[in-house]
Formats: sequence, structure tokens, C-alpha cells
Amino acid sequence: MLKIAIQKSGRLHENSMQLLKECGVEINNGNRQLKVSALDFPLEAYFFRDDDIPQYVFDNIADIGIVGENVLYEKNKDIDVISKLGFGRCRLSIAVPKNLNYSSPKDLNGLKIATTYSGLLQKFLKEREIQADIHEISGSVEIAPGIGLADAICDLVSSGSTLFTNGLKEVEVILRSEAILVANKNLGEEKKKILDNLLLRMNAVKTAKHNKYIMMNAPNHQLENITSLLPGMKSPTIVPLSQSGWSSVQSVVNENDFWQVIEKLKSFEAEGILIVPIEKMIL
Ligand code: PRT
Ligand code: ZN
Repeated sequence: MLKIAIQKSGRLHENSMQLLKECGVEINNGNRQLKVSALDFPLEAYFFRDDDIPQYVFDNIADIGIVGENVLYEKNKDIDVISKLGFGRCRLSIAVPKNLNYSSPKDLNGLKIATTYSGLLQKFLKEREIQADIHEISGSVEIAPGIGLADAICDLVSSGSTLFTNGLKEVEVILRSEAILVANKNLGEEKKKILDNLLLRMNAVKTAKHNKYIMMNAPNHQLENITSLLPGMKSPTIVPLSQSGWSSVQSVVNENDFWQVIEKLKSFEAEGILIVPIEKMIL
């Protein structure tokens, strides 16, 4: 049995549960217990505050966990980062009142900076030899300058609208963060096997999200051009159409090249192009 720590409620909870569900790991947390066993996979989910997850994984209370990089690096625990999960993206930034003149980190000298991330902020300031006064508070950091508690803040930002509504501007990005899967460094063989199995499923879900299945009709004299554009998993599938001189081509295309590939396919006379989402993809 592998024990996974998941945020009890908050920004990472839904996405963490969704990821496990897409991996075929059904966790029924309807009545919000602290600990729930998955129905069809040797996994037990524990629900904690995100701040406690690095410590609990380090102490072996959970074997693995899902947490923001910001929390892991602030807590500075010696645990393994297994993979980035692609959600919970944000940045830890320093922001100052929008009318303050700011051109470089030197301008932070002598300021009082409110934050819940004193460890990461201190490291940033120390590396740049800046003397600022770190004022650690536990929440509502963005209002600190407005009420005269601090001159600047260091806090998480995603859209930037919280900074904007509080009359602040982002001046330094200290860390870019997203949710990650972390693990205790000393997992036994049985737990490692379960983790590998879970990772296989997670990768299948991740790869599928980045790829689309593509089908089209193409004149046979363009097949070579089209095949060179669409390497597929091994090579594209080509099936003759009943209309002579034409074939159906099927392949997989990465979302990053997607529109460029479509434009080129059109120039190679491809017709009736269908794009279909892929649910799971195992390479
Ligand atoms: O109760 P618990 O301690 O578990 O939760 P929490 O309140 O500490 O954390 P929670 O649920 O707010 O966030 C969990 C994780 O989500 C964080 O550790 C980050 O890794 C990630 N994340 C992603 C964010 C944001 N985006 C985010 N925007 N965490 C917080 N915010 C806050 C930020 O602090 C600020 O107040 O949102 C506000 C800014 O948002 P914008 O969109 O206005 O810029
Ligand atoms: Zn928290």
C-alpha cells in the first residue's frame, strides 16, 4: 500500500483528485475523512494542509505527496521531486506600491517586506546582499502596504489581479512554481513498484493531453510530404480510400506544433481533417 498526501481543501485539491481519477484511481472522499483507501489501486490518500505535506512525506507519514514547489522549497525538506504536474501554476514575487520608483533589487534596501515565504525571500535578499526587514505574517499579505504594516510584499501571484486591486506592482519574480509529485527518499521495493505503476498512468494521461489524434484524406502523390510532417508514434497509418488515387492518413500530432502542421497539411492538399482528443497514450 502506498500512502499519498493530498491537500485537504484549497487550490490543489480538485486537480489532485482529478489527476488520480484520470489514472483510474478512484478515491471517494464524500464525507471528508482524513484517510481514504482507493477502490481499485493499492493507494491510501491522506488529506492535509499543503504546508504540512513536505514534513509528513519526509517523516514517512505519507510516502508521496502533491504540493506546490513554492511550499516545498520554502519548507526546504530533503525529499525527492518525482515530476511536475502541470497545474497550480503561480509565481512567488515581490510587489511594491505602484507609485514607488523601482529599478532593481537594490531599491529594496531598508524596506519592510511582508510575506508568508520568509525562507525564500531571505535567500533571495541574501544572494543580492540586500538589507531589508522581513515581516512574517500568516495571511492577507497583499493588504500589508495599504494598512501601513509594510512597504512591500512577497507573495504568490497568478493572474495579478490581487496585486492590481491593492495598488501594487510586481517587480521581481523569486520563483516560478507548479504542483509537483514528491516522494520520501527511502521507499521500499513494494512501494516503489506501486509508484512506478502510478507514474506510468500519470505519464499516459500527461502525454495524451499534449497530443491529438489526426485523420485526413490525402491524394496519393502527396503522401510522402504528409508522412514527413506526421511521424506519429511509429509512422502514420495509411489506408486506401475506395476512390482511387486517395488515401486516409491517421497519426498523432503534438499540440505545440499543431497549427503549423495543419497549415502545411492544407498546402499538401489534405482534406476532411479530423482532430480527436486522446484519453490515454502509452509510448
Ligand atoms: O489550507 P491550506 O494551507 O492547505 O491552503 P493555502 O490557503 O495555504 O493554499 P491555497 O489553497 O491558496 O494554495 C495552494 C497552492 O496553490 C499554493 O501553495 C500554490 O502552489 C498554488 N497556487 C497557484 C496559488 C495561487 N496559484 C494563487 N494565486 N496559491 C495562492 N494564490 C493566491 C495568492 O496567495 C494571492 O492571495 O491567490 C492570490 C493571487 O492570485 P491572483 O490571481 O489575483 O494573482
Ligand atoms: Zn497552506
